[in-house]
Amino acid sequence: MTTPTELKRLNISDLDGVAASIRERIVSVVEKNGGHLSSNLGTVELTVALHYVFDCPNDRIIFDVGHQAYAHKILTGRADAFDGLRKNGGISGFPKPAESEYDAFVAGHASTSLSVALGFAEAARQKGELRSTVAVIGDGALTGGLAYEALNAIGSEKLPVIIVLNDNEMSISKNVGAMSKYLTRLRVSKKYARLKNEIKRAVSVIPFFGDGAIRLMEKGKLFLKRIVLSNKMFEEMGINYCGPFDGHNIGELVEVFSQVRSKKVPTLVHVITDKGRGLPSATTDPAHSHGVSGSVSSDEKSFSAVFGEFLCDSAARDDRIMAVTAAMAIGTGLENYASQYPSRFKDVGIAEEHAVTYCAALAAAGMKPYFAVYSTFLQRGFDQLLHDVCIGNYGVTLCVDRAGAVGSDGVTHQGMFDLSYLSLMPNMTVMCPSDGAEMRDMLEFSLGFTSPLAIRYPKSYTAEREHLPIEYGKWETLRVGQSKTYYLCAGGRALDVAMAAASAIDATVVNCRFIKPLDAEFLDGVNKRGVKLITVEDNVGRGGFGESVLAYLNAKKSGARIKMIAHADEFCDDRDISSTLMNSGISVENLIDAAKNLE
Ligand SMILES: Cc1ncc(C[n+]2csc(CCOP(=O)(O)OP(=O)(O)O)c2C)c(N)n1
Repeated sequence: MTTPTELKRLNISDLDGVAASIRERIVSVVEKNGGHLSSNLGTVELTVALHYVFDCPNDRIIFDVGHQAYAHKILTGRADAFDGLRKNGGISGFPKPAESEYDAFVAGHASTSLSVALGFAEAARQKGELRSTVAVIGDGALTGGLAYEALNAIGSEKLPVIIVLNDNEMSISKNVGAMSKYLTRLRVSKKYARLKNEIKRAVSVIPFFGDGAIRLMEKGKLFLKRIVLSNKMFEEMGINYCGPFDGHNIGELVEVFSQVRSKKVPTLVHVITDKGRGLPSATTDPAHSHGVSGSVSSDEKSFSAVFGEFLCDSAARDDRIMAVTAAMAIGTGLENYASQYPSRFKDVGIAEEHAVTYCAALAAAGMKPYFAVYSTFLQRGFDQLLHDVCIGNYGVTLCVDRAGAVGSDGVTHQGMFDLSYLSLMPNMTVMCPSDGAEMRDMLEFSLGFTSPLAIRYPKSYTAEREHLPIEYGKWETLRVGQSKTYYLCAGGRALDVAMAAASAIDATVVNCRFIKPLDAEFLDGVNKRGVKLITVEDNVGRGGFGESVLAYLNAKKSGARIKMIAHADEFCDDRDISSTLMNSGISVENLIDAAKNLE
């Protein structure tokens, strides 16, 4: 089954078989390549039903986050290419319009689908086109503020946007927040209504007892009414609500989608799915099967684990400490902390903007907040960082995980911009550890630091070095070259490459553990004729570490020759970290060549 047209030729009774074979394919490819397992297993029937009813690519299906679009890829001409999922040169793990006309819009970050759907629907109205617009959004993505901005607009615009709410009660971990509780009430009220009718039918056939029982139940009506009346949120916003429906019953879904397709008003179809459906290990533990890695190198150690352990130890000594995550407790290493210090752990949902401003207030009121967040998702909190944290100069510590090249998630998840956007913020200090030992020292340093601080690190490191104690704004010389000609200035992951290249060119290697502020004393000391200084960083060049060094030395009328090595100022859809680093020249060979070619 490789195209929607072929799918539509089948009878509804054949569709369960299609779903089963798609599910098998997903499991076998994700086992090899890694990927988003449980979310995709939960949406197979839903996707089959959508493609059976809607006519893509004329109709547009927008998958929120896009991590659950594997069945969609398999059904839209990419069944064979699916073997190359998330591999360099292979298909992306997320919708990518450049890859297929069936992928309506770029996705990777959560909560965008409703705004996208409304934009498409408005464009269709303006152009007089007949197209359906469907947004598939999870209950987790519905914790993101952007989704509410869009709902607000959808309710008032009255365009025929179809919102399929894929409710599995899970974000990556168990979903959180008031909306999640509201959705639970919707599920329960439907079950209650069904149960009530069933009980009524059953007891009415029992003589004597039956009548009394029914009267008792009538009294309970008030309770039922209260639940049903309070279940009108979407409708009161101007969005038709229908459901909840069984998201694994293809026949039912086809019927519902066929009906809502012709509606001229916004409609939300509430669908209940099991995350991980069909694979016992994924259904029993959907959170740990959310994203699975293909092959993992055993000599890599996790920065997130170092962070999590440190925070557990420190929270025992310091009751000001609070940990905040935007739905990423597992990925950022906070799982143990969450169970040890539940009252000082906050999962705010996929709400990075809220998390940042919330931390600013916690810090302003004397707490010590740590916001652990992936670099790519912190982009959401730019204004909150600038306006709410930095202007007030509050002691929020950002633990910026998965910084730099990220590998198989590709272009939407690269953490290559944080040095640029963090460095430009007044009052912000930016550090980057090169190994676990240095990470611990930086975290220890953070405990006594009272201004905004970002510690940025990639997923893993390989070995630990001995380090000098952290001193604010001071770099650490790790190797001294005899000729005092070549200086390799690098921090974080790039430092390993600099160390490996150093002996071939007799270079001094400087661990630039502070990206902001720069070590002015060091730079003034080497700003001489004859010195050849190379900066290396796992960030885009524009606005990054190298540019800061260049600007500093230029302002001082530099005598040194400088070369900057960084990622290109463009989007990078490489799927493995080593090739990304290699392509950007962050390699031993290139460092040696670059040094030799610096005239
Ligand atoms: C802005 C942003 N923050 C965090 C993430 C990481 N993330 C990917 S999927 C996901 C959970 C999504 O839950 P839901 O929308 O319910 O989809 P499900 O996986 O349950 O199908 C999270 C937090 C993201 N993609 N975007």
